[in-house]
Amino acid sequence: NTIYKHINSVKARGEKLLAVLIDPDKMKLNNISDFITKVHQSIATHIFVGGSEVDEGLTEMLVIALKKHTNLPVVLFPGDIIQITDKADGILFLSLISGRNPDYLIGKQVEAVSKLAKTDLEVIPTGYILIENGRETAVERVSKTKPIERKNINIIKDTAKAGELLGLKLIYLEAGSGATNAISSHIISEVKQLLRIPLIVGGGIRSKAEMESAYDAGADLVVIGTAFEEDESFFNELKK
Ligand code: 1GP
Repeated sequence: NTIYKHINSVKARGEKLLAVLIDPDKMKLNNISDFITKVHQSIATHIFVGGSEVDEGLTEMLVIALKKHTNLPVVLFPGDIIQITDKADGILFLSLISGRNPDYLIGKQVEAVSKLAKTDLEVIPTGYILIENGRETAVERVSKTKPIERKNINIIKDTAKAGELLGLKLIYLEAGSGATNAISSHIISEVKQLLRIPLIVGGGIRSKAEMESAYDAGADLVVIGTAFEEDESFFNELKK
């Protein structure tokens, strides 16, 4: 479990991690080499791969191409079990604990087991918490679950803590890809104070300042996808 150990040791030192999220639906294979060059010049530490709706086979093709160009850990962040491929290094084994759809709490996970058994992927149990951001997101639509309202801070905190008490190894606060409002500093810091396990924050982070405010509030790892998709010059602001 080298990926998780690394995240934990970085957290213990109070340092920060950045995952670049690549959606197999949106990344053109002929752009990967250029894209990864920019990733390498930036402070990014991880590559996450996933999307809400991705055709079968696309994820594997992307991961194979990525692995030719990078030694950064490539971690699956799957919207569905068809995105599982043994070509990656690890997988966030997500349970959508903000929702009450049994398929996304435990059903898909049961279906995934026989696929995972055929891989050497490092499986990282992750409590995935979707928080309302101002408009409907793909996660909400696909999972048919309601996000937790931003103002329900106690429910958000108790959900995160319940995830930890269940033995999940990471908590991921998600505003949704392309969210209007990223997770607020207030929510991040309230959740952070409760947790012993590392905290991931993503969704709608579009500037260095927003990323830094998530770190300052207590995020150990920030995930950014859309901002790089829309404008690769954003990498210039995040140079090593
Ligand atoms: C989405 O948290 C990730 O699942 C990243 O969101 O695409 O808005 O950066 P963005």
